[in-house]
Amino acid sequence: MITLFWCPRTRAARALWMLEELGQPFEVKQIDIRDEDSKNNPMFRAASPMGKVPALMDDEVLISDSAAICLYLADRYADAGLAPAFDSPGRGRFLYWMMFTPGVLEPAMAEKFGGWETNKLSHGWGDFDSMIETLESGLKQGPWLMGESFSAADVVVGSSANFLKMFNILPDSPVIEAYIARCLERPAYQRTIARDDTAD
Ligand SMILES: N[C@@H](CCC(=O)N[C@@H](CS)C(=O)NCC(=O)O)C(=O)O
Repeated sequence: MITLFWCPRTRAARALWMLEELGQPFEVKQIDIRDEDSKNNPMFRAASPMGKVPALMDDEVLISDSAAICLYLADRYADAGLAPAFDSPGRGRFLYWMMFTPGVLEPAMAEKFGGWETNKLSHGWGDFDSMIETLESGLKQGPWLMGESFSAADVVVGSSANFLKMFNILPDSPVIEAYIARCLERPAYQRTIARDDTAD
């Protein structure tokens, strides 16, 4: 049985959405990230050394970080069709977008919130504006990052794009707005949001 360590209204929504898309049975254990006792749950800490949600336990597999969890699940439960096969030509593009949130989008968000001066040449994520331009150009073909096929990359990047909108830092971008709307139409994302909305 898959166990997701989750806290409402956090990045754990990304892993929950992925599980909802996957169609495998899973259980959710709620962790209160503001409560040290809750965070000291030994199974949770075994899966998440930093005490951050989301974390996941799948039999003997323990893993944390939302993008890593989504990649793990997409490959482990490949029948769900949420990742191109290892030998498929689309695999490179898929991996690029799987890494986009942790490697580019999230650091760019931190830059925006922190008002950092960036040096595009040396900062790995470029800067906030080039992150937005890159995402827009990745969505040009659409409707998904992998073209016609919805994939785990859309779970990771789509949920992050929705965070940009929720935090009011998404610049005027009809392309990204339309992508977020497509993500929000998915029943699996709707169930994820409903759980966030009703949890204490
Ligand atoms: N890179 C991680 C970041 C996870 C993260 O920072 N989670 C926050 C909630 S959104 C958390 O658990 N904070 C509690 C803490 O750091 O103690 C991921 O994408 O999963």
